[in-house]
Amino acid sequence: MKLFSKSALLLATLCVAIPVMQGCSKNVSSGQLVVGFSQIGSESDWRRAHTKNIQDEARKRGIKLMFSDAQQKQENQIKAIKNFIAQKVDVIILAPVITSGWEPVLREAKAAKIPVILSDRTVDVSDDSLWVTHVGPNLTEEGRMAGEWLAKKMNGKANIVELTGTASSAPARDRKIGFQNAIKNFPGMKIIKSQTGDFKRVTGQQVMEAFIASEGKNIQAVYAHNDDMALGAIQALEAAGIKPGKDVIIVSIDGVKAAFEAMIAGKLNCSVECNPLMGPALFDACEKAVKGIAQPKEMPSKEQCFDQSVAAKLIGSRKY
Ligand code: GZL
Repeated sequence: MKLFSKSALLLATLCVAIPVMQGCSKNVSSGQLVVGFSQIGSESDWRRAHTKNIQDEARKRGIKLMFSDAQQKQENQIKAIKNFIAQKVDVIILAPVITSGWEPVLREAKAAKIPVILSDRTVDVSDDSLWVTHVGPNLTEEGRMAGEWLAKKMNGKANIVELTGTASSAPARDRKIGFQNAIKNFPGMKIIKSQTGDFKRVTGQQVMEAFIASEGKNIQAVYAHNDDMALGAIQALEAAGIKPGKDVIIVSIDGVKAAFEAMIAGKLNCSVECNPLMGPALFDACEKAVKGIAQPKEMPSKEQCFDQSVAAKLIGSRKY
């Protein structure tokens, strides 16, 4: 009895050959998209909301998500990307912790014909073809909105201490630039101290304690590059017997639920929105990328400025 007829053998050969002919995306022929996601870490409420939204959306779409948390270390992100390339994923999503040092590994992804989509932060590379599109906020605009709000609140005059984000990251660079551009029209608005709090609540508290020790009552306002550091600063001010939101005016960025709670409690004065719910836009971009559909390089989210006057009304509708 012949085990296999000639045509059956030919068909079997073709089935094996097709996935190989498609090169890296053997998964696409099985219909399931496989995406490698290199996430920065879990340093803030915003980051955790960003991660959860992406994981939930992948589940909803039946996308296989290979997730890596880099604990805010670039070398871990580079290792993860190399692993995704070795695993022959269909698309890589990268939330880059800092702006530099990505060119070599992004060239490896390009050579493997795996599209890279940037989420949240941006990278500085000489060849923009190394990434397909950036789904994330306009960080400079967020800084400008924060500066504009504070200048108005302080009638153009304040000694400001600044808690900046992770050193060498796009948000730390761009939110500083945007804020400075907004206040440069007000000579009375002075940044008297600036130091990184690494986007973390505890570090923000520690840096604010040092600011209070050196500047004390000279501090009239705080500009924090994210809500977590602002909440840490609030703890430091209260421990020093200073009323946050009253004796010292505080503006931050992200618009997480804890910031709305602090605004309702009168301890935070303003939070500029930075929407972390990027899952749907990211996976739309992934699905277009594997089909070779052209996409804009930037897909910024629309953001607004929330202060105490609206916090109580809006907190119920906040999604992160
Ligand atoms: C901004 C994002 C920042 C958030 C922080 O796009 O990269 O990182 O503002 C987070 O809360 O840690």
